[in-house]
Amino acid sequence: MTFPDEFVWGVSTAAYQIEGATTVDGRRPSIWDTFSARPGAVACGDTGEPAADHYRRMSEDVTLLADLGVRAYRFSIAWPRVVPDAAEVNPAGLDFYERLVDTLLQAGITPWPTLYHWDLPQALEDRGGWAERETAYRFADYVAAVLGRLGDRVGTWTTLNEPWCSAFLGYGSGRHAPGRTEPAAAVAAAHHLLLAHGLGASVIRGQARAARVGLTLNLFPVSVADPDNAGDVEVGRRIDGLQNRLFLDPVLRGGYPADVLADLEPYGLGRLLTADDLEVISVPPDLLGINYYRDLYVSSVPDARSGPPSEWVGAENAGFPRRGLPRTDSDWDINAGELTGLLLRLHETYPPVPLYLTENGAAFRDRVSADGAVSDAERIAFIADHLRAAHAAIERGVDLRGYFYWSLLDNFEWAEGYTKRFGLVHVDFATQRRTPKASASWYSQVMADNGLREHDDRAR
Ligand code: IFM
Repeated sequence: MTFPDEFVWGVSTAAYQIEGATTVDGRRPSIWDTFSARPGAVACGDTGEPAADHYRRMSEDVTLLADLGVRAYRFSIAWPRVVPDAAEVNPAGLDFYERLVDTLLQAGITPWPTLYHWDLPQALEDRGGWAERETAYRFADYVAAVLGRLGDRVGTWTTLNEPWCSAFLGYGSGRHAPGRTEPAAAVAAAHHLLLAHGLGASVIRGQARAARVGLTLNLFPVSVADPDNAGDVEVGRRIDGLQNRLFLDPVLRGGYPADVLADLEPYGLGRLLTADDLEVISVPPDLLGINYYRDLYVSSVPDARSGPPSEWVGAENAGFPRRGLPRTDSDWDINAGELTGLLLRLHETYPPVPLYLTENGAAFRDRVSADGAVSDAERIAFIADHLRAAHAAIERGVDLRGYFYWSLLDNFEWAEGYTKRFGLVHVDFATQRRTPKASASWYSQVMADNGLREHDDRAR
């Protein structure tokens, strides 16, 4: 099963999840430093220290990438390093990313930076955070500072990673930083994040004319327990609206869907819109990043697992029944087949845009055995199944141009702390020892072959 020539093979990480060094070289607190210091907010009381100590081990980690044969490395830039306290630009913060980009380029690896992966400077949250329009303008200033330093060396920029999480987990359910549970603030955050994307994209276009710019959305195919039950269908529509169309439509079609606007009327989405917001947001992206982990299977019968109501603003009565599918250590259903349908839906119902799977991965209970090996057959099977699903979509005409595994390293998995291991490379957080798992050498071969061999899931 061979992928198209020029298909981009990569791995992903994010700053707060791997860097550590949160007080070094002028970095100031982000909302995640504040949130993770709050008792009970993050599993085991974990914080972004030490993470995977990547800030200090950057060149060792680039060597790891090169040894694996990774072609593109998707990482994020920490806003609180570059504009600490939302005040002056900090050249030392930019120095780190310049060193990283140069080290990657010297190793023949394409740098694929994301400008915002959830680490808002706390100083901006103190002024209202993403619930305030002003934060979008501050984002554009920060993007200009980064482009001023790296615009001549980076070919592909991503403005935001998964704005749904920033908005709804950050300001709705409070499961993520800044831990607010204010539905109207969650909706405002979603709009201001989209505005930030548009403003940031225009800055990038202005400062690096040859560069490509896009954003990454976490999209979830939604199916309902009983398609003949009107209540189930309605819950499915609302969740699809909030999770997928609220973000896809303004960016790719220039407008919020009418039904989503109506659903969110009580939370004030319509009142936030100024005359040219949608024009700014819909500046045509050069690519769309998709993060796919699982699908959502919903019903109108709430159950104990439905989560805090405000997470699904406007869909409070949803239930998420179990289907007996295999699950990851994050307790997420594994359903690779749905990825094909998701890609086809984008291809068939939205204007054409090159697609990249910028994240796909799974946590399992990986352990280093006595012989020093980490055997993670489940992860190999997980990746193989998702690559097959992606390939099936390409065969049906989808313009999918790349795949990035999440993640290179075991890391700080947000509210789950260090308890969930997604890496191709095991990290012992006490010693920072890196041990490539069996999946690392397997994925390395996939990248070298530009696809899967027939026996590739034999490890299952
Ligand atoms: O770890 C996260 C990442 O930061 C964003 N996408 C999902 C991953 C796994 O939960």
